[in-house]
Amino acid sequence: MERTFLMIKPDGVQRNLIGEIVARFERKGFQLVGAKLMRISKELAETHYAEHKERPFFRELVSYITSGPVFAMVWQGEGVIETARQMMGKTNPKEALPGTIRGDYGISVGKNVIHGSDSPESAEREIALFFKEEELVDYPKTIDAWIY
Ligand code: YYY
Ligand code: MG
Repeated sequence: MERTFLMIKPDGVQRNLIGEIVARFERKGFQLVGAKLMRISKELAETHYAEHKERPFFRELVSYITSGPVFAMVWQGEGVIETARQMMGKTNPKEALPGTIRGDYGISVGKNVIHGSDSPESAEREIALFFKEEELVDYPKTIDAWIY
C-alpha cells in the first residue's frame, strides 16, 4: 500500500493544530502507520530540504523548521501521496483554496503549517530520513472493507 511522509510544522504545533490535522486524514480513510513529536536538527533540515539549497528562502526555511518541535507522520492508503497534497492545498496559503489545510489555517508561505511528500520518490526518501523501519507499524483495519 502507498505511503507518504507528512509533517506538521512548528507553527502548526504551536497553534494546537495537531489534532485538527490528524483528524482530517483519519476521516478521509487513510491509516496512520507512524508518528512522533520531535525536534529537527539543522543537519536533518538541510538534508530534508536539499532540493531548495540554492533558493533565496533556504536559510529562513531551515531556521523556521528547526525553531520548535514538529509532528512527523507516515500515512498509508491508495493514492495517499497525491491526495494528501490536494488536502494540504497550494504551497502559498494565499493561493490555497478554502477547505484545504493551508487554505484554512495559513496566511504566509513562510509559515504554511504542513509538509507533505510530492512524489513516490520523495515519499520513500523522506520516510527513510525521519523514521526507522521498526517505528512504522503495519496493522490491518477491518474498517478498510468499508473504504475500499
Ligand atoms: O512542497 P511544498 O512545501 O508545497 O513547497 P516547496 O516548493 O517544496 O517549498 C518548500 C517550503 O519552502 C514551502 O513549504 C515553504 C517554503 N517556501 C518559501 O518560504 N518561499 C517560497 N517562495 C517557496 C517555498
Ligand atoms: Mg516540497
